[in-house]
Amino acid sequence: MSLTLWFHPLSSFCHKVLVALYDAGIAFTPRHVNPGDPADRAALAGMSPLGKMPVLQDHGRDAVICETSLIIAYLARHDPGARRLLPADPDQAMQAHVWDRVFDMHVQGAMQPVVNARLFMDPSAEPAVTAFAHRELDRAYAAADRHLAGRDWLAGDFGLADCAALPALFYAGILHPFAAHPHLSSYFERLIARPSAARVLDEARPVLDMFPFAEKIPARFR
Ligand SMILES: N[C@@H](CCC(=O)N[C@@H](CS)C(=O)NCC(=O)O)C(=O)O
Repeated sequence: MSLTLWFHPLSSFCHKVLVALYDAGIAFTPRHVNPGDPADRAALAGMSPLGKMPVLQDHGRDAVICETSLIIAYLARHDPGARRLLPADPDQAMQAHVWDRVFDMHVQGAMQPVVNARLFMDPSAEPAVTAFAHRELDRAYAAADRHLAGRDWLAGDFGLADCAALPALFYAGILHPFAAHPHLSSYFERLIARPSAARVLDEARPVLDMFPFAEKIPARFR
């Protein structure tokens, strides 16, 4: 396959796909998006319904794929090297999809309003948004902690759901730490020790100052 990934190194959803590509050893051409460049924004708007990153171009099949879970499923279907990202058995794959959804929607989805409040809302909105987000995160952390007892990865071998968990836990953990959840905490340590995930976090280092809560990022990631 001849692939190009449109991405930004700070973007959590881009991290999810980068982990998948690195972990499966799939070659691709990185295309760094400059969100301040109208030409880049127009290019993304032409490839994804809401103009969001990441976007994968498969030049050999003349295909454009957006939405991270679908990008990873596409890689698992079309690149044999990527099969392990999603189990071939549909029932096992369902488990991977469930936990992929939990981390995208209930961890990243709970955390993002806190960032949005800081960036886009009146400062008076932030305490209520943050308090609600912490409640939602506590609920998701507790569910993941229960699920991870006795498991190394979220759904069988390392795959789709773990790719989703890396950026979700990285950013949510900065805003609302999960140290009180022992299985989730040891899972996160396992995750960041994986070479694919470590590489993504390492490549993000130069841009982490752009994160609105950069001062809260633990020193080991800076
Ligand atoms: N559900 C989408 C979410 C993608 C997303 O929210 N991307 C963010 C970067 S992390 C983005 O492009 N933000 C820019 C914008 O909203 O204009 C996916 O899984 O790909």
